Formats: sequence, structure tokens, C-alpha cells
Amino acid sequence: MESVVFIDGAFYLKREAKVSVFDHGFLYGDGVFEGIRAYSGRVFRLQQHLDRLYASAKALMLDVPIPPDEMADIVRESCRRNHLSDAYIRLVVSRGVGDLGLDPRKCAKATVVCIADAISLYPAELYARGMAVVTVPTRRTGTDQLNPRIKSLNYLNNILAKIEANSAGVAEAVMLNAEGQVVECTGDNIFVVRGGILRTPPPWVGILEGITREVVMDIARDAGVPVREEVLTRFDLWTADECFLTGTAAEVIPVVRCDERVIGSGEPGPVTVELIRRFRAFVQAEGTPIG
Ligand code: PXG
Repeated sequence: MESVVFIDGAFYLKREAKVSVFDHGFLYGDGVFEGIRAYSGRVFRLQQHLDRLYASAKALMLDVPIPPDEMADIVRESCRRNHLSDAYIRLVVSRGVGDLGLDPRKCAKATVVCIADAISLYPAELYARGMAVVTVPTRRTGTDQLNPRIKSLNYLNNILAKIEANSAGVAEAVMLNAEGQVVECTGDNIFVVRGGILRTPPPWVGILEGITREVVMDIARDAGVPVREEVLTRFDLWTADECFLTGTAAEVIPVVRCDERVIGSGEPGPVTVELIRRFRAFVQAEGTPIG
């Protein structure tokens, strides 16, 4: 059965789900988005994703033409119509249709899209054995530039970083800020464990404050693992006992090599394995029912 996609108030068959070439999301990357998961019939952290979406839109002075409670219904309805109880949901709000000038005032109304699709999981082997990453030359945009807290449609720095990881033959790129501090990966936050303490870069170095990151910090504290938000350098990655990434798509995924240095034992460490186990249980235990 063909899936359906919500665009501006109606559902369209996937092959007919199209937006205008004059949409400034397409012409300029002018817009915001969210990637959300549903597990076993419940949308995980829906309110937090909506809060971040509306905050990103506000920062760009982008009026979302649908209030948050209706947006929540659209997300749930998208899952229902596509008969999905486990889903990857993409919400996009773009500036809308305008002319060829970049002035957003020419765009009368924002375009709202909701796609609910089957989740394509990373290979189980990556979780069991861990992945390799490299630090890359392309920097994460600074907080004084395109603020990384805005989850915008402009991901070109991250895409360049991904290309650099591809060239190095590894699965992910670790991005640094202008000072060379560790920020995050192209679509995931990063953590290290050393001496039993979990460390992750603080918001001010220029991260997207990941919803999975927050959940994992809470889970770790509940498990009795001390958690610190601290500036990390490449040295801290190379000399960590354990390392992992967090994100809506990847969940919690171990990292066992960085810049050709073996991390810890070269296998996913005990804290990482325990947090993966707890995270998987946690996502099944809460969420907004799809209905
Ligand atoms: N950092 C960045 C730059 C991100 O884009 C995260 C961290 C993790 O945030 P959450 O809230 O998901 O824990 C993201 C996540 C994907 C994909 O399909 C994910 C993101 C962006 C684009 C694609 O893997 N964002």
C-alpha cells in the first residue's frame, strides 16, 4: 500500500506529494524540521520535539500556520493513516512559496509537511561491534553564525562533514567548533566515558541540544553514573574508555575508533552497553499514544 504524506492541510499519495519549486525551503533552505520516532504505538518525546520546532521557527521569524496541539494531531494522524506503530516521522516547516528573491516577506504562508515512514534501522552489527569515526575539517556553524540550536533546513556544513567521513571510509564525522572543541556529529550528539564519568559537550560550544542526549543523561544519572557537561577536545576522544553517539535515528550507538585510535578495549564498553539496554526499555515505556 502506498504511503501518504501530509502537506498543508491534506494527505497526498507519496508519488503525488510535492511542493512548489518556488518554495523558499527549496530555493534557500529557509525552514526548520524535526525527526521524531514512534515506538510500539507511541510517539516518543513529542512535546519536546514540538517545542524545539516552534523555537527554531521563532528564531527565524517563521510563523507556523498550525498551532502545536494540531501539529501533534497531524503527527499521530500521519502514523495512523500509514498503519505505522513504529515510525520515523519528519516534520518540515518551510518559509513557503515566494518569488526568486530571498526576502521572506514575499512568502505569504509557511508550508507544513509531515512524513511518517518505516524506520530504516542501522545494521545491528554497528551496535554490537561499535563504529569508527573521524574528526573532520569542516566546522560546525558557530553560535555567532547560524546558531546550531536552530534545527534549520540548512545542513550544508554537516553534509560536507558527512562527505569527509565517507572519504575516510568511516560511518560518522565528529565536528569541532572554531576553537577546535568537540561539538557533535552530523546528526548525533557525542559522549565519552572516562574513569566511570560520563561527559558530553555543553550547549555553549555549539551543539544542537538533542532530545536523545537529554534522555540519556537522565538515564545515566538514574543508573548511578555521574554526568558532566564539559568541554572536550580530540585528546578526550582519543583517550576515552568508551564513546557513543545519541540521536533520534541512531538512538545510542557505540564508537570504538576515532581518528584511527582504538577507544578503550576496542569493543563497546560496559557503561555504553548498559545505557543502550536502559534506553531501549525506556522508549517502550512512555510516549504520546498514536491512538
Ligand atoms: N545534532 C544534530 C546536528 C542533529 O541534527 C542531533 C544532534 C540529535 O538530536 P535528537 O533530538 O534527535 O536526539 C541531531 C538530530 C537522521 C537525522 O535522520 C537526524 C537529525 C538531522 C538529520 C537527519 O539521522 N537530527
